[in-house]
Amino acid sequence: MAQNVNEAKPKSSTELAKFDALFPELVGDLTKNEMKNPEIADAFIWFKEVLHYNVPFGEKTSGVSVVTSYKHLVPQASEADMKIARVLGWCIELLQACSLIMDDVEDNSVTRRGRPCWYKKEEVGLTAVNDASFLECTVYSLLKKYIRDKPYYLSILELFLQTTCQTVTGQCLDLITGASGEVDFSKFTMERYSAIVKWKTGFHSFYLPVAVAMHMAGISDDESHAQVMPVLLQMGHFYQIQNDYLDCYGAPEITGKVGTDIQDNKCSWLIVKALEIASDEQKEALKLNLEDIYKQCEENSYQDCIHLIYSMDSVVPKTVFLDFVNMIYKR
Ligand code: DMA
Ligand code: MG
Ligand code: MG
Ligand code: MG
Repeated sequence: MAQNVNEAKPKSSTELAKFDALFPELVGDLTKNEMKNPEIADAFIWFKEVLHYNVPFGEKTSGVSVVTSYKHLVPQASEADMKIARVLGWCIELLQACSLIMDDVEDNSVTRRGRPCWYKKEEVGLTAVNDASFLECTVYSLLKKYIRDKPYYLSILELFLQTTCQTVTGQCLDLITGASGEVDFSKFTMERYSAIVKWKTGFHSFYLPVAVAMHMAGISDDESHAQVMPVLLQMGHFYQIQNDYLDCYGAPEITGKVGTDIQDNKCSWLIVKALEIASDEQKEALKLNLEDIYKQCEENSYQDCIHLIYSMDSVVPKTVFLDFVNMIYKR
């Protein structure tokens, strides 16, 4: 998603600096011992690069939000607990990196955060699918290492598992809503749009960070969680509208990625809104199938060439032109 949640400005730049400072230690936790085991060292040398390339370059708003939310809930928190909040923030960033690697494969994207998408790198390709699974696993290694003995371990473990399932559900809706080969706008309703963004973005990027901080602070009852849900999902809704707008109108130098929603026939806010306010005639115009139009255009210009070739007077034999035009037609 990346003009992603991660690209809003984090509130506290000192908090961001402390957050960033922890990352190398976590990479060590996740790779150091395994790299000493000759049987699997090569895999973990690879995974270390997966971590470095895919995880630390967003603006980390979701991750840092765990820390800032926890500080609001427990102003006198110890440094040890602040570190745990940072670790849990990085768990969200790791899960997000996992989703983004897969999202780029699924969306056929080219760039992310100003660099080639991981799967687009020559030495990576579809190895990226396994790398995404690795990133998901790292979340559970870190939870075990840092919070296994805490009273909130089970709640947070279940929360990460549940959130992953919600995101996968939202991504499924996103992918199947626009999947039909021909353009069919009948499913592109605001209702469907709201469902997609709630499930693919809202839980993961907005509810999860605050919910993690709440569990750490000992607030785990269903009612308290239900109370914070609507506003956080609303933020996710707004965020995804922004993401959709920027997919089309954002400058790649700023968003770090080239948009793909139109090519992917995505149920994006722009098309849903356009369909909501367009007249019937305008709706038909939106449906214009450029592929068919292109093919018709190509056919017409081919026929024009053939006509010209047969009607021209020239010392050059007609076969020269006929061979030539047949080389470029339908290439
Ligand atoms: C992506 O939505 C959502 C998840 C959960 C990765 P998107 O494809 O619009 O994101 P982006 O625009 O960053 O590719
Ligand atoms: Mg995408
Ligand atoms: Mg997507
Ligand atoms: Mg997008």
